[in-house]
Amino acid sequence: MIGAAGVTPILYSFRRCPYAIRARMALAAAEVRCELREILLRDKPSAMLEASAKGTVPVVVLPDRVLDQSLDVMNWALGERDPLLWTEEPQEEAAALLRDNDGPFKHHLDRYKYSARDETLDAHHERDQAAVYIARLETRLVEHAYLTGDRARRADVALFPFVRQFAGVDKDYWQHAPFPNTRRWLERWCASPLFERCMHKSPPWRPDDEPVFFPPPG
Ligand SMILES: N[C@@H](CCC(=O)N[C@@H](CS)C(=O)NCC(=O)O)C(=O)O
Repeated sequence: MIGAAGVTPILYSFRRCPYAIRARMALAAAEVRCELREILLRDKPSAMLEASAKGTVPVVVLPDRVLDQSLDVMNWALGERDPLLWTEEPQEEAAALLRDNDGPFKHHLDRYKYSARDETLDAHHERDQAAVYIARLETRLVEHAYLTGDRARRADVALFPFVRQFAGVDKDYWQHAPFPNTRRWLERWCASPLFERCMHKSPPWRPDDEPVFFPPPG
């Protein structure tokens, strides 16, 4: 088993980051044991920057390579073990959803979030632009309980942390937005035991600390 014999992968993570959440969800589903190093984005450990100079989380350091894209971490973890069969999904549909999530949706989501402290940004405009993507998810979720069918797959896991972030910007708007199925879908994910495990709190890592492991016991 990965992580069992002195080759425990190291996971640099930030609890609230949606990219890191999707990676942790896959690592937890696969029960891939990592040494968790929680970071502060404003004070990144030099060991992390030595592994991956671009300075984003998540980063997984393996004995022979470094994974510093969240989707690569998901794919690697689920390649080790995929007990929930998340990777059995319509590949092109899933890829299109992911591309538009990580591209235009995330772009407008960030601007929506930051509009509170940047008056050059128009919160309603950015929210409505981001909501174009949510409306696409809603159309799918009217048909099925999950984005690509009747059970959860990788696309659901990779996307819900971003929808969660969107929902959190203005909770009142979200509760009344015309996306009841997306709301239910998000609530199901946020209430799941796997998500709870992934959101376990850890203090920021310091080099002298005793190792902390992820996933925590479930
Ligand atoms: N394409 C990367 C994006 C990861 C990313 O942007 N993570 C954010 C946190 S949510 C980050 O680390 N930002 C660096 C910073 O804010 O300094 C991935 O999929 O892993």
